[in-house]
Parts: sequence; C-alpha cells; structure tokens
Amino acid sequence: MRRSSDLLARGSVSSKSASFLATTLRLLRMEVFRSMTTDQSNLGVTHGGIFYDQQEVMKLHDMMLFIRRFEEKAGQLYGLRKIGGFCHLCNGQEAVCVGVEQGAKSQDYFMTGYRDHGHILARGGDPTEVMAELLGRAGGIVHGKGGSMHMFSAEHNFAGGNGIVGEQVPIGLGFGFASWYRNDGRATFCFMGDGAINQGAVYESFNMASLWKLPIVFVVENNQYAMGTALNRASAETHLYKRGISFKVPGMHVDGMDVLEVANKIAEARQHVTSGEGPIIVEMMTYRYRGHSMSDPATYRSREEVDEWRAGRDPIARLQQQMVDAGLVDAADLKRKDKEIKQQVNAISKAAEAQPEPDAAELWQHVYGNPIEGAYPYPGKVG
Ligand SMILES: Cc1ncc(C[n+]2csc(CCOP(=O)(O)OP(=O)(O)O)c2C)c(N)n1
Ligand SMILES: [Mg+2]
Repeated sequence: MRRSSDLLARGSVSSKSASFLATTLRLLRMEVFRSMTTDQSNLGVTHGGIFYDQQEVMKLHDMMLFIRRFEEKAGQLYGLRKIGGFCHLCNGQEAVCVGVEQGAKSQDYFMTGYRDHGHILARGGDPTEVMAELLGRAGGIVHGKGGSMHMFSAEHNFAGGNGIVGEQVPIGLGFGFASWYRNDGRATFCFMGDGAINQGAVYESFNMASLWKLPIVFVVENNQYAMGTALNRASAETHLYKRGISFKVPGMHVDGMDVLEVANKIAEARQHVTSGEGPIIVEMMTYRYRGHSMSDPATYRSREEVDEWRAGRDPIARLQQQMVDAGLVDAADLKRKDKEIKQQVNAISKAAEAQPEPDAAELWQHVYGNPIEGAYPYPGKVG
C-alpha cells in the first residue's frame, strides 16, 4: 500500500491536496479499525499505517518476552557458574532483533556481534540448542564449542555471533556481494553496536557496498555505551545514521524500543536495498538494562538513567499497552502468558543442563570444510 507520506516525499501531489488525502486516509483507517474491532477475527494494532493482525502482534510480543525470560535464566545460570566464559545479555534491546526479523524475510542473511542470543532466537533458532550452547553442551547450536558469543546457523541464514568488534561488517559485505552476484533477491542485515561503528573496516565496507549498490541494511544498535564508554566520549558524530554520508549511504533514525516501528522501517529499508538502490544505515535508538557482560556492574551510569528507559520505554510493556488498548488481551491474559513462558524456559534449561559435554574428538570437527585425512588429531599432542 502506498502511503500519503510517501506521496508527499515524492512530491507527486500538492501539499494542500496531500493534507486532504492524509486526513481522508486517517479517517478511513479509523473507520476500518472500528469496524474490525466488532469482528474478533480482525482485531489488531495499526502502526504507521500498517495493520498487524492479532496473530502477528502476539507473535512479536511472545518472542520479545521469551527472549527477556530466556536471558534472565541465562543470567541466573551464569551466576551459578554453570555458564562459563563471556555472556552478553540484550535485556531492553529485544524490539530490535524481533522487529528486524519481522521486517526481513527468512531467506535474508543476518550477522551480528557477540550480543547474539536474541538474534538467533528471533531467527527461529531452537532455544534448547541455544541454551545448550551457553552451557557448553553437546547439543549446542555449534556443538558446545562456541558459547554465548558464537551462535551460528546455516539453516537459519545466521552468520554469527562474532567476538571481534566490527568483524561481522566485512563478512556482511561479502554476503551482500554474493546476493548481488547471484541476483538471488536476498537482503543482508548486518548488525553492529555504537562502538563497532568506529572501526575502520566498517567504512571500507560502507564504501564498497555503496559503490557496488549491494543489498545490505546496516543495523546500528545504538545502546549508548561501548562497554563502559558513553557514546559522546568516544564519537565526534553521535548521530550514527549520518555516518554513511561520505559514501552516499543514506540513513534512517528509528525508535528501537518500539517493535512495530522497527518492523515498519526495516520493511522500507529492505525494499530500498533489494530494489538496486544500494545499502542503507538504520540507527536503532535502544538501551541495555544490564552491564556490558555478566561481569560488569555498570557503575558508569546512574540508576535514574536506567530507570528512565526501563520504566518509561520498555519495548515489551509498550506493546502490551497497545494490545490492551486494542482489546487483544487483558492483564490476566498477560500474566498467564508470562507464567507459561517462564515454565517453557525452565524446561528448556533443565533439558539443556541434562545433556552431556561434547566428546573430546569433537574438537577436530568443523575446523576445515574438507578435513585433511589423517592430519587430526596431531599424534601425541591432544588425546
Ligand atoms: C577489535 C576489538 N577491540 C576491542 C574489543 C573489546 N570489546 C568487546 S565489546 C566492546 C564494546 C563494543 O560496544 P558496542 O559496539 O557499542 O556493542 P554493545 O556491547 O554495546 O552491544 C569492546 C571494546 C573486542 N572484542 N574487539
Ligand atoms: Mg553499544
């Protein structure tokens, strides 16, 4: 559907008739919504002129809540020393990965940094495999060899989970090039943080992606901090959507705490990159409630600042309010759903914990695509 704002942006109607058109469309939408609310099967939420039916809204809500509860459980297991190594949670940022998944298509490619649990779950990764990976178990999504930072799934077109800040950006460039070369119609969604965007390789990637008009959406998760460093202490230009200007890469600035807004804007961005217009940067304004990783007490920011985001802008509470207002659910339904999800997460963590650790021989698997016959294990070195 072509929206009145699109018509305006393209200058195809005068501003007077555009405002008439916008008003008519708004009234029409209200009327459609009113008539729909009398028919239970057509309940839903309209955002930015796009209608999300009950099933879609519930799916987005349940996935965000699932990721929240899943990561809280991961935090507990880390505290009990059952999860080793690093563990970066995305509490507060759930609307970004879930909204991007909604605006993308399953055949599109995703890659991100080490804060990757939400992304693989939103992509449809098996939660028991993700939990088993965190716990270093044999049934983990990469067989217990990667842990928190290295979720990966070819089946779900998810190229990591990458531990080196910014490393996924040249990788995303390669995926975008492959799609352009094969003309396969896929988009690449290459996520990075507000810290990662200062890496030199990011700008080489912007330049090449723009020059070759590759179908890449660079999603910047601006959670305002890179470890303990606030954005304005490390960046001269804090409006990250402008970082592509020198390379003719346009940018969008999006409220990353609003899952429907994220979904709408990502659908537009996808349309842009897959129609041969070249890459785009989408800056998502978001916030992580916890420290950088489980070992960070986050003393570099005030409690008031965290509360302002958590209490005032939480993406799950916000969607819940919209759902209640639209008559999709009531408080009791939401309580029941939360209980159900917590039970699911508990069952998943029990099943993952019950798995054995990977066999030592697994160390030699997946090192090379075509292992050299007889080369591994090195005789006498590793048992
Ligand atoms: C090349 C490199 N330099 C430094 C680090 C250490 N390090 C890990 S995370 C991080 C901050 C990145 O912040 P940001 O990109 O904003 O992502 P966020 O953690 O906020 O999701 C740094 C400096 C690293 N992993 N890789
Ligand atoms: Mg950050």
